[in-house]
Amino acid sequence: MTDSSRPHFDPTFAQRIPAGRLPELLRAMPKAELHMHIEGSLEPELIFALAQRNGVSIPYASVEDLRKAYAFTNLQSFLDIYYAGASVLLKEQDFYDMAWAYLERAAADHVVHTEMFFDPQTHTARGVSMETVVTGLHRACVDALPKLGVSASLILCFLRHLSEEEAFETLEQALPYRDKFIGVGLDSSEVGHPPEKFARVFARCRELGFHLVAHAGEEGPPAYVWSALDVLKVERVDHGVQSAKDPALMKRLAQDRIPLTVCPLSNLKLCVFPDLAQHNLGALLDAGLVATVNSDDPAYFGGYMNQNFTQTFAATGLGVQQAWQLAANSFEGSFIDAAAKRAYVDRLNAVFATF
Ligand code: ES4
Ligand code: ZN
Repeated sequence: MTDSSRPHFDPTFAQRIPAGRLPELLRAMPKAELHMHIEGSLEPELIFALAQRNGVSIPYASVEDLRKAYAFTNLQSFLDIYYAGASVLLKEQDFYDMAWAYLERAAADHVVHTEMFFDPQTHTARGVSMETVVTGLHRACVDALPKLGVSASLILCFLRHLSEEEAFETLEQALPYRDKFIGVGLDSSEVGHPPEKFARVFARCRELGFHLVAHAGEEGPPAYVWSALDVLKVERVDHGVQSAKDPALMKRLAQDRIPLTVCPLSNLKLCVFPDLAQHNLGALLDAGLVATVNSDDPAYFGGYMNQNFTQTFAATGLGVQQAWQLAANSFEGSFIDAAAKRAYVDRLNAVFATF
């Protein structure tokens, strides 16, 4: 799309809408979520309910006891607890129930489209079949449009702390269900596991026609964002906030309109930024990047989409124009067709025009 045909912010919106109504506007505007790990939406209450239903024991005495363990110092300290929480998922209905709980929360936040990550290796390693995982999650996605008005799709993530050979095995297991997910991603422990470790499996996924994304530049260096782009050939970068350290990379991301799926509350809880006021979301937008706001692991990081928006705007002083731009970016950065993107931006403009 050329610069002039791309949707632009109407400055009369900012003249008419007072700053005091910004939180209400952020909550009401239609938006897409492009970076959310479905296993990271498991609330402690649901972890306990599923543990009981499945006869799985977990090393926490109560919901409160588990929540108290959510004090993270970096990505790895979170991942250890996140993988333990996922151990209660055994049956197809468990995966459905987890996804449904998230989709209801998303609908309440006016998320109209979501592309949900799932980590099959976390489950297949425990003897849960790929079929159980994918069919449970996919059934919830199918129900979401007629029952909640949310369009939902799935992105399969490879765990980067495991080998590329294991990623290939996972892809092989998933191919019978290839119509049930739209793309592949790369997540888990970033530092020490650069994108190029997965060059061959991503090349294969590209041949198969999957959309490609990868976590890069969350804790890792700008070099990992470069290799996600140039070696893996990803269409979107998950997090990517460390890109701001490399001006040439910022230029590349802006020129190629590579979306960054930024997760402010995640960055706060994992100590990527010392506080939200120092988050670089505003700087990324000012540099012309297609930055978006997302919840990452909402049950663990203290908020779903609207809390990510309202807390970040309150701390950084972003305004009506940035609210519109972030919602428009979320549609531009999504893997839906051009007509659907236009229809969502029309809905966005209608909300701003009548707010
Ligand atoms: C994740 Cl915040 C984050 N980073 C990398 N991998 C992940 N898996 C779930 N959440
Ligand atoms: Zn993530």
